[in-house]
Amino acid sequence: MKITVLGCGALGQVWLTALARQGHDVQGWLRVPQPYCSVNVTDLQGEVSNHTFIANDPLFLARSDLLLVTLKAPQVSPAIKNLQSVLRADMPVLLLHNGMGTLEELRDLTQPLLRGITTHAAMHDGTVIRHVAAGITHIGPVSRDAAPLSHLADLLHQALPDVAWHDDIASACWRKLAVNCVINPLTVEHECLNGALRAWPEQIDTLCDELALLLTREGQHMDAETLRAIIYDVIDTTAANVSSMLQDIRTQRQTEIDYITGYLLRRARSQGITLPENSRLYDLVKRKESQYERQPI
Ligand code: KPL
Repeated sequence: MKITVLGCGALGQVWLTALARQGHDVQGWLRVPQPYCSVNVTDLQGEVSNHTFIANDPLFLARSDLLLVTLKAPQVSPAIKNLQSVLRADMPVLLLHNGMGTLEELRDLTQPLLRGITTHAAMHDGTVIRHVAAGITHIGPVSRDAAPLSHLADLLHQALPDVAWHDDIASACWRKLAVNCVINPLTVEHECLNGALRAWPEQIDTLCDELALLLTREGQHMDAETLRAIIYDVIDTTAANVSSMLQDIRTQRQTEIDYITGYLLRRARSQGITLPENSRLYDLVKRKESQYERQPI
């Protein structure tokens, strides 16, 4: 299959490598156009893959069978809108990012749209990308014309397991949003690894109570106790991780806060409820972002 990976950061490079290894014809698409992208990935077994893939070839993009978008949430809709005129009407577009809110921004996209979330973790280590944790990628349809595309889950699963198809991907997205609303800003506030968050159980309790209130209003019916169990499970399984938000703050990059806690607060406002602890953390992260010179993302 011909696949364009839009966004060649850590996760994008892991996908490019995995898809190419599986025999797919891949190209990368970079924000600053380049004819090639060099990929240097250390996999979970410590094996290093060095490849140079073609990049930013509009003809390749127009003929692609899938556009896999691994950009961070704030970059997603501007990048896709830029490319929209080149995309075939029937080319599936799969969004793989933290947070929510991009679907509303891409309301007018006519291509079949799929949404995914992943628990794979990869990070920059100097010039190398380290795939640090295996995980599960959940994907599912957003638009009606994407509903018959469940075979994509099998295809992606062959390249980078596990991949699971969900007809109702929104529930998985809300669950991941809740996890990110707790772990990401708290690791910024306490400047700590995910695992260290066990030291702040009262804060986690308060956040879970607020999240459960909103999720229920959104028809997700997740009680605070269940949420707490999910969040502690992620805290333990990712104990050695530096959360993506803390990495962004440390490297003075734009965080995904507007698509994580920011999205939550927008939904809460439209439901007529307030979430004080989430609001406080949102303000804290925005304040930290405003204290650095904004750099290119
Ligand atoms: O998704 C994550 C992130 O860092 O963005 C978690 C689940 C918190 C793992 O680090």
